[in-house]
Amino acid sequence: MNTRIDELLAAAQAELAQANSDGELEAWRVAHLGRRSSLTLALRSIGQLPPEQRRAMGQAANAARRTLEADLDARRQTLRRRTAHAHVDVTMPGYPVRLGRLHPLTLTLRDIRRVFAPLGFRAVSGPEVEWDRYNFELLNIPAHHPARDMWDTFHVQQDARPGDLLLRTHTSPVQARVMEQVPPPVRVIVPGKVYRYENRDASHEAEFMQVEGLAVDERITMADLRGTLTYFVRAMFGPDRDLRIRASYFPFTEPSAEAEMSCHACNGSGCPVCGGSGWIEILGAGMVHPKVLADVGYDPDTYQGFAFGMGVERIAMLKYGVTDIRSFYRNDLRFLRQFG
Ligand code: FA5
Repeated sequence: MNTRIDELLAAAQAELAQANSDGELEAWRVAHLGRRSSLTLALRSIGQLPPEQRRAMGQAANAARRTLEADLDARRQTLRRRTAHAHVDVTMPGYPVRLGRLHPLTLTLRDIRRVFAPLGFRAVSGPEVEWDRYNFELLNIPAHHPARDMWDTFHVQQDARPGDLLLRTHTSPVQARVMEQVPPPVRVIVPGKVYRYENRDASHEAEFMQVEGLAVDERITMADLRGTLTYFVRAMFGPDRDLRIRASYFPFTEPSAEAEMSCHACNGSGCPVCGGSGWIEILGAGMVHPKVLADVGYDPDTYQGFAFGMGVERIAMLKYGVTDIRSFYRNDLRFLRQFG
């Protein structure tokens, strides 16, 4: 008979676990604790048992009843808590939403694009894994020419042959790619990643970004280059900046130049930012070499062009006063949260 009570108890408990509303709880109570419930009937029938079994049976049935009453209370509490959670408290303060920020290099690239767009420069891109032909040959740097030493190159395939693949060392190959595709006039900027087999230090990365500029048309002169770059430094660093151009060498420009701007930190009087000279080098530039124009099928007697290439990290360092180029790639949130 005790076994029968245990079975009743187990069945009632299993059913209770399925009850999910006040109505279902009440139906369960009537079925398992009510006057007609199996347990009540079991208690009533005790009198028919042999006298020596009555006491044990009575105790078991009463214990089962108390257990079920306690279970009913517990289940009621559980359902109340659940309903309370389902309730939305619209007055509760929300969780703060953490906004992301733009990387300082993204901000700088956007600024550079914004400066050149109104001058008619369209932004284009080219492959980072590049053919030797575009990175060197079409830029007037033949295989085995000593000028190749200016760019320490990661080769994807060894041997300096025009058919070889490498990681582009500058954005200049896109000059040739654009000119091969479209007839003059051309006015483009080329933002993108470049790679050099170089030791990293506070001002050098092995993987960094450049923005190339190229303008080709009839009667383009060095004065156009100078005017464009002066406009650029003033738009980026303020109306008081001056530009100076010094002779330099790149195989794909003639003449070649290095552009410097008057130091924005000391206004040209000399300080640690400009190494005391008052001037800061910002990019390489020059007039597109006639051979480069001829090799892509442009007539150098009719068309001239200027080109320039700047390091985006270097511009960002100047703009934001960053002293170590490696900070841009460390993913240190304490650094990155200062921007944007
Ligand atoms: C060039 O790469 C030429 N292609 C630029 C050019 C384009 C000249 C068109 C004429 C016409 P250079 O190696 O100097 O030049 O690099 C250009 C700029 O890239 C530098 O002024 C500097 O700002 C940046 N740069 C160069 N090497 C590194 C480096 N390791 N890490 C970070 N920035 C660099």
